[in-house]
Amino acid sequence: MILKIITSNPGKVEEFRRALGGLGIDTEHVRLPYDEVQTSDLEEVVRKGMEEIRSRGIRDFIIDDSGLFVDSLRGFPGVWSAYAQKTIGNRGILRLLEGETDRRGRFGCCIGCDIGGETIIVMGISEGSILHEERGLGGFGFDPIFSHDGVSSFAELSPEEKDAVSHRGNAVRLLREELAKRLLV
Ligand code: ITT
Repeated sequence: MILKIITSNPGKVEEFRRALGGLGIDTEHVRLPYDEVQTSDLEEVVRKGMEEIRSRGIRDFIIDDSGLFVDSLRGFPGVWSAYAQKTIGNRGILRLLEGETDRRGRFGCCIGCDIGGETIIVMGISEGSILHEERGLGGFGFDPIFSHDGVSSFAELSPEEKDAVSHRGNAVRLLREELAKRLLV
């Protein structure tokens, strides 16, 4: 079986490929723009995105909506993370937090998977904090400014170390379990 990974973000594709290895599933990266509804809920974005993709007759795919939620910014950038990343970037987020002592935040990741027309939705969270400067060269997006342990940024971790504690890693482990159940029957 071939599972299409529908995303414009190659960083996500790498993480999915690592996490879904060994299940006997082949993956294919597909860039297929779909509407991301304006809502404050990652799961709603995913459900609406899945409907739209299915309405084009496409089956056997995964999509992922994720975001960084910063407590002292009342959850911003959250579902607007992609827009914030493209416009103000990591430096803009750091500027918004200048002088702020409450640096708590979390990454959320919602994955929607269609397998033969059946829906699987899983969520993963990674709690942590926003660093005071960008650090590290790995990963993508907000990885240089996010730390799960207050010491290393996600961009300083090896890919496997990030998978072990990240929002996407947590979500994909749940997806793996669900896929494994279905592939065994
Ligand atoms: P899609 O085509 O899959 O939507 P995207 O990059 O636009 O790709 P999102 O809409 O889910 O993804 O936006 C999430 C934003 O948060 C985006 O800027 C990502 O770079 C960033 N992000 C998501 N997961 C991340 C991670 O694991 N580490 C760092 N930044 C992440």
